[in-house]
Amino acid sequence: MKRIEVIDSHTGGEPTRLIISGFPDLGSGSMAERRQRLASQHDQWRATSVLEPRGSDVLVGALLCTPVDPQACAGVIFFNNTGYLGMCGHGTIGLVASLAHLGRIGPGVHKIETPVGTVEATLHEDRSVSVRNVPAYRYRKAVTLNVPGQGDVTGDIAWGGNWFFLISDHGLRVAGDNLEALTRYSAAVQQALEDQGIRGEDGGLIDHIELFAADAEADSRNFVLCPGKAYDRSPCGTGTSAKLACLAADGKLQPGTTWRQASVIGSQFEGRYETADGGRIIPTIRGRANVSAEATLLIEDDDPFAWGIVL
Ligand code: PYC
Repeated sequence: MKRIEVIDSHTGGEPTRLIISGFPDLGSGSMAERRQRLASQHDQWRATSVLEPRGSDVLVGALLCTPVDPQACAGVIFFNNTGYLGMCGHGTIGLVASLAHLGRIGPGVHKIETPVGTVEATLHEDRSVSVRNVPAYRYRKAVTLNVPGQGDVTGDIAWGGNWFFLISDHGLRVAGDNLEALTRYSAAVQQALEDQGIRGEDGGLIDHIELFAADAEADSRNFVLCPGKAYDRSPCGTGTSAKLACLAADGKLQPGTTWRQASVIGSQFEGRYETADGGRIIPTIRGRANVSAEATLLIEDDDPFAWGIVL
């Protein structure tokens, strides 16, 4: 019997499963190197901890790692139902809330190493968490592509710790009772980007699609389709970072000004940014997570679905 110790949390409705122990030793090196080792040699551990029957398509996994820098409080590798993420804003907020729940950290600033760079998380006295993210930027503005079944679609390509295609002019209602249409449209856009070889600046897949609409209680509401086709229940930390980069590039939001981003289910993040070199920004996203389970996943040797349901 194998055992994986986890803490589950959710950030504005979006779940994170923090893996405390039980995964194979990934050795030393940066989080990017260890992510590569996990993906190439031990991917079944990702699958068993987030896929059915122990998880679901919505779950984001966060493997807690010993950081390279002794000044950092943790390293982390994020993954989901289909593969691996660069950064994850809601997941970092969940990680901090879970470490606080375990009594491993208290209020203050904590450095966290991710595969795409070190972020700085602040646990506030009110238990909310700010994440000063990796630098974000808009790579291309107003890219038009033909999407089969949808016609021409125009959006911006931006980096916020993952690659995003951000669309304002989509003609859809961004609402919790329209998820099927939003998912179908976003999945078609993602497929068209992939088929037409439209990628991020580093050649990375644009695997997150973000649709925007007005919101009565926030500056904007979004629907974010993640790789693996689950939608983000939170306003998406890396997606909000990408949005801030576009707003900054268009001169629509000044440094230090708060942007309130709502998700399709109504949860909110607050975002703001500082300017950085090379037309980049440093976004900070603030949100709140609640822990929802302390558990041990059990993997019996004779379980036909020991390593998840992989279709
Ligand atoms: O909050 O950055 C985020 C995120 C990425 C994928 C799901 N959530």
